[in-house]
Amino acid sequence: MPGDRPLDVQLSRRHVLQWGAGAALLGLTAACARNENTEAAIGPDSPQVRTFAEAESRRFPGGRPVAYELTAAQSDVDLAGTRTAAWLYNTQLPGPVVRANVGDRVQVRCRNQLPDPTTVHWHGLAIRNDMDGVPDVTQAPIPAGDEFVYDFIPPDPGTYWYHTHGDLQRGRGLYGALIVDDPAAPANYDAEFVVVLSDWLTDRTPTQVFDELRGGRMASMPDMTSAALGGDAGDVRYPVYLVNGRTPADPVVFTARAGQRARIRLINAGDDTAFRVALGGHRLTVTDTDGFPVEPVDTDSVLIGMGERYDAVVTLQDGVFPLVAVAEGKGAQGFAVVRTGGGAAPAPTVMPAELTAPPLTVADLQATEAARLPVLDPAVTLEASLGGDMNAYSWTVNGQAYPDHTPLTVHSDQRVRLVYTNKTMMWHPMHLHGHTFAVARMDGSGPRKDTVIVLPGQTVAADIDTTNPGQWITHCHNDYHLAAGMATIFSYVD
Ligand SMILES: [Cu+2]
Repeated sequence: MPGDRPLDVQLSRRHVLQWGAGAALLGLTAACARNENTEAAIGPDSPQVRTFAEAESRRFPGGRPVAYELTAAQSDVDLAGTRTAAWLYNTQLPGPVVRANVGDRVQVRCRNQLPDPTTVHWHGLAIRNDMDGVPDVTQAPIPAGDEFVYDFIPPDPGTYWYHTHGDLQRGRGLYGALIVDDPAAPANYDAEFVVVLSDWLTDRTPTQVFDELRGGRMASMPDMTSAALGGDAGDVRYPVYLVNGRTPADPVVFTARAGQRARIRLINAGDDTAFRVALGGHRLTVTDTDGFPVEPVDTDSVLIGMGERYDAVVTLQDGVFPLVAVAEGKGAQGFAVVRTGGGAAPAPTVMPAELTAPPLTVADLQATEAARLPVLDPAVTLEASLGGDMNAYSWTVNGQAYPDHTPLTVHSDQRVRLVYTNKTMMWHPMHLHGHTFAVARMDGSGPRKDTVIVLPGQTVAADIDTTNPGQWITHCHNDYHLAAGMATIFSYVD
């Protein structure tokens, strides 16, 4: 199959900007920096970003105004009768579904009632750079007690999500689904299940866990391994795994009628957990990943890394069925129920037969013709070498731990190949902001993605058309790896 063809990756010497000696140019300050060749980073406040935003407004003249409010605040959450401290949007876990049409003018007022600064990132959307929600890269973080209005136009339909980009804040509960509809494309399904998967700490905060990881105090943890992930499955074993903020003991129930076609929108909002997802008694027809369509392919289960999304369509049988999200390699699972008829719900520990065969991965997918990027030789090839190790709990890109970084510089209107090479013993779900790349293949069949699993020792190349000027972070979507530094900046320069 096309995904198995070796990719002939030609690495060229990366053009490294010569920043001034001793200058630790990070984030917003980079917008003002110039190198010897007077190449200036195109910052979020640049005229190029305004020009992009104006062009998007002209491209979607009929966009409706759509307004949301997200209040981020400390709140307790009730998990099967046990109250746990959390940080939530609008006191909900997950946060409310944000939904709009392609081309709408979306305005989201984020009120920060947390004790710390925060931001909101609109994961997967190619929107104007100054609304991307990355602290000190695209905006100053929203101070505690303050607010910020995000104002953007979603350019592509599909399944996305939003989450805080503050340090280790996401695992406290600051995430939700973001669905973009295309009014010109008729829905070919009768029911829709939005499924937000997450891992959940009950007795510690992500910051405490991170400190333990850094201090090497989790060394006694039993191994968590997965063949599908090429080794270590994760760094943290969680007390519970959630589906739409609910524990297996108190599962969410999706209802529909037998014979209906249901669209299942899977979103992995976890910090450190890949999920292997199956619906008992059904095969899944995968139709989209990361918001973009693929040639439909049938499978028993899918493997979904943190930050990824998969959409699948099923024709529902008559009865009650388990929707199981196995925490890959961790010996536990999230659980929900799909009900079209009478009968007792299955036990939350049920292991449907559909989980036996290897899960579908990105290698099994091809972009639809309409979703493909044209086959072009890249004008620029950039390397992102993923380094680090579990013992030191150091995670790096090109040998640097973010915020230390050397930007990966590009110009507008180029085909760029960004090559992620995993030199560690652990898998990393690598995410690029502001773009949906094509997983590079010789024949151009690679699916469009914004987050892609890179297995230990593997090289995955992302083909990118540079049509969205600004400063864009690319990082591992394991939130502990990001906190340790596995990130760099994909930087448009003039
Ligand atoms: Cu990682």
